Amino acid sequence: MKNTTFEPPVSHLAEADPEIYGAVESEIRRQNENVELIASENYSSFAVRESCGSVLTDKYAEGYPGRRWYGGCEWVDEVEKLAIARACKLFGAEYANVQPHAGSQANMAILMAAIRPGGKVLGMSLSHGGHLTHGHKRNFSGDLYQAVSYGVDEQTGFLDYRQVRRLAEQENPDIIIAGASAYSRKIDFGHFRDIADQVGAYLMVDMAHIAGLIAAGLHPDPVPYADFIASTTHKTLRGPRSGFILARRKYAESIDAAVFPGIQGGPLMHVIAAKAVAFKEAMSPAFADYQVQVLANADAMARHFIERGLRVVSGGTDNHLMLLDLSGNGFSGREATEWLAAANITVNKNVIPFDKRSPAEAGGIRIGTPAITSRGMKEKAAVQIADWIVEILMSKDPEETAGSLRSKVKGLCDEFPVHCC
Ligand code: DSN
Repeated sequence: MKNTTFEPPVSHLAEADPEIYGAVESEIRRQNENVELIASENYSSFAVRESCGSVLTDKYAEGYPGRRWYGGCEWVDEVEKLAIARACKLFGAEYANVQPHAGSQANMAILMAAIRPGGKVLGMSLSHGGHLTHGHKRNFSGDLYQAVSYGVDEQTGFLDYRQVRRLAEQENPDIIIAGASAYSRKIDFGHFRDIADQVGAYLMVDMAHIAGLIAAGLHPDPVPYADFIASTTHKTLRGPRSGFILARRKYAESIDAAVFPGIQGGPLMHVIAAKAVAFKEAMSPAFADYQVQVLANADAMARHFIERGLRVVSGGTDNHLMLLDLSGNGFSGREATEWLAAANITVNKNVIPFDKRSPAEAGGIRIGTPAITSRGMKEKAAVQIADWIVEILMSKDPEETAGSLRSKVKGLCDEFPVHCC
């Protein structure tokens, strides 16, 4: 396997559009010189990116392999069939739809297929780690459906399964959504299945964040329990930015119809090709080793934060991310994010469960290890980064401390260049 350092793209773009080329070049520099700790980001392989940048971007293919609304689909049919077969093989699923443009569209298609507008959804609250599409009032999921939210236990920070059951019994939802965007513990899908069965609800799992860990067998598998599974392809799974759906075979027709013509038109065949490549990459032993390291790095960072006196929500992590609760430190997640950015460390502000601050300010930050692990960083580098974060956040003058650490952060980045396999 060859490793190749990121390089600026070839000259066509530079000649045709120097402004966009300049922005792309600057983004390459930013990715190289910054420590990327956004838990939902990663570096995709050159093979994935070549697929995204291929001629397949020019092809319309509304419909599904063998039943398209356009001619000339023989090669994109092959691409989509491969993507479907690989998604099913990777996750042991009976059925896959690889057309959703992103995770939100995957979630939307499942809800459209499973329940009627006005039906009831029980999902994890955004403010406790869930996702907008799990029933937030500003999102279609809270607008078109009656949404009820569960959360985590205030003392432990762990999912409150007793609350999920109580709400399910009280509210009688049509569908229960398990899955999160900012939750650092394993999710017991069997427990959710039991609750769903008790109240006669569908069980939908959103595995977007943990798909790579599941593919590597490092997180409990939702496939035996869920009626529907939505995912993205670009987080721990390290593919292109996109989405897909897995389901039991009996739901194939309704999911297919919900994706197209339900909510989407022409599928993005270049991205579907990139998803096929990513699914293949995820079947390799190297991918499983990578996921083991993602977990080891996250665990090492969480332990270091705790040792140095910062509060990690739920007291640690079982997966690729953690939430730092800064509410006792007298500053917001927004401020922390800005200070860390001055040291070339990229994180996102995040509300913490039972947050007293607004989402724009937020009481915490979310930290994830998929991207630094793709650069080849192991526990020693992860702990070094955690140490710098503590030094900045606990400093009397965080901005100045961040500025003084910037060259060290860049030095670490030089030691671990962003590369693609
Ligand atoms: N926006 C993604 C995240 O950052 O977790 C979820 O879709």
